[in-house]
Amino acid sequence: MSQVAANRIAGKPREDAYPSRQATEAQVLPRLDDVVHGSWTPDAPLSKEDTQSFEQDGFLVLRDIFDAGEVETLCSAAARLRGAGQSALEPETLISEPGSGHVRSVFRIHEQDRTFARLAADARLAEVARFLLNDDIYIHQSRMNYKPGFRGKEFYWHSDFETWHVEDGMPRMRALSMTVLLTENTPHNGPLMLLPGSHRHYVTCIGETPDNHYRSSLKQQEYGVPDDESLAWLAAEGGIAAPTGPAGTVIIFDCNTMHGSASNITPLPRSNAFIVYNAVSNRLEAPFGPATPRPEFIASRMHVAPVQPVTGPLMRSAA
Ligand code: 6CS
Ligand code: FE
Repeated sequence: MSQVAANRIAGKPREDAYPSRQATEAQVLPRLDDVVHGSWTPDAPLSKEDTQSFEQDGFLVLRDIFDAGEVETLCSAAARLRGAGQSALEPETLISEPGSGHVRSVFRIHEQDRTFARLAADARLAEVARFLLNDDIYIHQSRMNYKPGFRGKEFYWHSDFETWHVEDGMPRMRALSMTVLLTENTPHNGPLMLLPGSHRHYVTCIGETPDNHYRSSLKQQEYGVPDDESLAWLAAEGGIAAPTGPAGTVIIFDCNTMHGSASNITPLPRSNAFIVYNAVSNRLEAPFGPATPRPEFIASRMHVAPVQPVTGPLMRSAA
């Protein structure tokens, strides 16, 4: 069934606040949703300045929230997952680099490793997500991205929300990612780059999504790729940020912030964990693009139990 047909139920067009991959030309549409869904009070888990900065830029860096022992625990968990291989992990969740067999990503880390399960529920992250999204939250997606030294490949510019809306059926912009750096991110080893202010604009993409697009897109994206002109405009408006920092640094970014990262030709590997929180009220519906939704390991449709924030240190050792 074509995308247009799939979005007509009994002949009526389905309401789509953020249509994409439907027209022959890219457009820049306004954001219809709040960025900070909660109202700031002195009890909020973020300072007023940090809240305003997230609202304005579409991202925020949290430094020194984990102690050295916690960072070590997280780094060992990342190494363990990477070495675990197909037999210990759900095979589908292991994504290799195009061309080489190197591990590029491992998905659903919060269900495959208890350190990452604990991290995803940690109050230092989860309470911030609950505040910014102003709702109970659940984990829409989690993953480790490994970008090895010398030959680590890039992630081209994209808005996560564009893909989550079209391919997964996330209705509105009420989700965010938290990335926890698990190696130092320097200006040189392919750090995450973000376009400040881009979260206020929805850049539509062209080209109808083929079935099972995720099988190739997780290695290299072909649809859901923004056009050069819109990217150039966003970068001219707000510049390009590439926050750096040691392992343990956390970057929070809105679901619609345009981001990407360059390849890594330095000898220094770059590994980041990502946890995506979505508001329970913004649960997935039928995709707005292809008829068949992507599998659960990449987009939670059934596993939507609210995260119960856990306070206190992350455990020191994990099996
Ligand atoms: O398709 C996705 O859901 C994933 N792809 C990218 C490039 N970023 C977000 C997400 O992990
Ligand atoms: Fe992304």
